[in-house]
Amino acid sequence: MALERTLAILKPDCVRKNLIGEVIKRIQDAGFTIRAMKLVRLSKSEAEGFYAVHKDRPFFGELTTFMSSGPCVPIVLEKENAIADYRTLIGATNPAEAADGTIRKLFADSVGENIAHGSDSVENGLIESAYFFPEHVVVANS
Ligand code: IDP
Ligand code: MG
Repeated sequence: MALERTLAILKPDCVRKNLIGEVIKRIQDAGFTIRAMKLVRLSKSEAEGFYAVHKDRPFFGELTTFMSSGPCVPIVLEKENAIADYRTLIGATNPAEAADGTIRKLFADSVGENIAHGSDSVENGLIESAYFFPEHVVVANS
């Protein structure tokens, strides 16, 4: 298996519910290494840029309003098989359908406000990480 990067975002609902520590603990316990992290409040247009792939979906306005509604925590994570393993850890998009013990099942309220983002492919893991972190601020494996 190859070492991969995924971009996690602890979404504004996660920050508002004071769950940053709880979620990062689960991410670290699952073996992911943090390579970059920050607290940031996205503007509406920054949220639209990040989610541009969804611009024609009916929930695009709701999603980008939510993602710009308060601070969030983007995190570059690294691990063997990070893309698939992180998505297993957070669970299905809709928390009602997420497996028991997953982050979304434990903490999320709805399909829109679902606590955490994760990249869906190796290529997007790199593109999405670069949206928030230029390569020189991503800490190398020591
Ligand atoms: P993912 O985050 O599990 O990869 P995507 O289908 O890529 O799910 O959707 C991106 C985000 O858009 C979701 O995490 C969720 O916040 C939001 N979203 C997806 N589907 C819906 C919906 O049907 N209603 C409202 N928001 C949605
Ligand atoms: Mg997605």
